[in-house]
Amino acid sequence: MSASPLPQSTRPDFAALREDFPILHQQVHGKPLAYLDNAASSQRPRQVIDAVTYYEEHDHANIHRGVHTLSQRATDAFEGARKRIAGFINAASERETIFTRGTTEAINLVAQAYARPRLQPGDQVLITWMEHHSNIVPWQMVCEQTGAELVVAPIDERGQLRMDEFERLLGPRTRLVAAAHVSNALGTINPVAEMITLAHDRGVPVLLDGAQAVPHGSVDVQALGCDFYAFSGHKMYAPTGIGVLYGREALLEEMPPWQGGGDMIRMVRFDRTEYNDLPWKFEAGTPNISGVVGLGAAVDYLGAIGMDAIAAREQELLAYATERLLQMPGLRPIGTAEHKASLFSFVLDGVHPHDIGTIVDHDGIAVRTGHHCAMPVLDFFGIPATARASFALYNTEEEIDRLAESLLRAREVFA
Ligand code: 7TS
Repeated sequence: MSASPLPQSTRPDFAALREDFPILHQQVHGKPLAYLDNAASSQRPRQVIDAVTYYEEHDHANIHRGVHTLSQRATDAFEGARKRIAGFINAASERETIFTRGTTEAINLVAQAYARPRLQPGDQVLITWMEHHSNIVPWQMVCEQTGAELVVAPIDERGQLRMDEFERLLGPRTRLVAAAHVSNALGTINPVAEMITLAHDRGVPVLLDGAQAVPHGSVDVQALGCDFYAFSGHKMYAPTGIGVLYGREALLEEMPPWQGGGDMIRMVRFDRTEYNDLPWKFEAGTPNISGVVGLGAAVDYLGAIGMDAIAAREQELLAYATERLLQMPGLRPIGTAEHKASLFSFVLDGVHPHDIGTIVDHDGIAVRTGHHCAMPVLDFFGIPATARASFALYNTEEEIDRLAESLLRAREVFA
C-alpha cells in the first residue's frame, strides 16, 4: 500500500465520483447522510449495481454445466471476472484466486485445508494482538483440533506490532503466521514485507488478512510474496457474500478440498472421486455468481480511478480528521501508528461510545461503535469499546467537520 501526495494533474475528481453512489444521496433524521462506517462495509457505485442488474436481467443461469447460451454467458461473466480480480491483486494466475463468502470463509478454508492436516501437537500458529476475530477463532479451532498452540505477538501503546517480539516468537515450532495487513480497530498498517521476510527466512508460510487493505491501496500479492491473502468484496464497493482467497499455486495444489459437492469434482464414483483442478477444487456448490460479477465490476471501477490515487485521497481525509478531532477536548485516539489506513478510532471522556453512535446518527452521521470484532485489542487498551470513523474515496472534509460538531454536542449533553 502506498500513499504519496496526489499531483493535481492526475488527481481524479472525487466530488464527481461521489455522484456514482446513489445511496449517499439521502437524508437520515432530516440531515444529509454522512457515511463514515466504511471499514464495516462500503457502499456500491452505480457501475457495480448496474453490472449486477444487467447480469440478473440478461445472463443468469448456473455456471460450468450447461451448453445453453445463458449458462455459457453466465460462465463467461463469472470466469471473466475472476481473471480481472486475479489481475487486480497481481496473482500469477486465476488458479490462485478462489472465491469464498468473504475474508472469514477464506481464513477458515486455510485453517481447515492447509493447517489442520499439517499441525501436530506442540506446533504453533503465530498471530498478532490486533487481529479481527475472524483471524483468531479459526486458529483457536484448528489448534483445539490438532493440539497445536496459538501464539500472539504483542503490540505497543500506539497499536503497532512489536517487531522484536514478533521475531522472537517466530520459533522452531512455528508452522504458520496469520496477520492483518491493516487493523480494522486501529488502522495500523503492518510492516508485512518485513514480517514475510522474517517468516520465510525460517521456512514459515504467511497468511495476510487483507480485508482492510485491498480497498485502500494497491496490493500486489507477488511483490509481497505472501502465501495466502484473504479479502472481502463488500468492503471494496462490491456486494456482500463474496470474497477471495489468494493462495500460492504450489500450496493450493497440495491442499485437500475443504468442502465436497458439485463443481469441485472431475469424476465421482462410490468407490473413488477425482477432484477438480484449481481453483474449482475449493469451490463446492453453486457459487455467488452475481456477487462475482459485482466484484469484477468493482475492480474495474477501482482500477479506472487508480488505487494509488485512492490511497492518497484517503490519507488526506485521515490527516484532516486526525487534526480536526484531536482538537476536541477529552478525545483520546485509539491507534496512533506511524502508518495508518483511513480510519480513526477514539473514546470521548464521559460519553459511552454507544451514546456517541446514537447522537451522531441523529445528525445523519454513520460511525461504528463497539468492539469492532477485535476484543483483545480493546482489552489491551483497557476500554470496552471505541467509536470509529472510517473513510472511503467518496467521503469529504465537510462530513468530518459535521462529525466534529456533532461530537461537541454529544459532549455538551453528557458532560
Ligand atoms: N478481517 C478484518 C481485518 C476485518 O476488518 C473484517 C471485517 C474481517 C476480517 C471479516 O470480514 P468478513 O467480510 O468476512 O466479515 N471487519 C468489520 C469491521 O471492522 N466492522 O464490521 C466488520
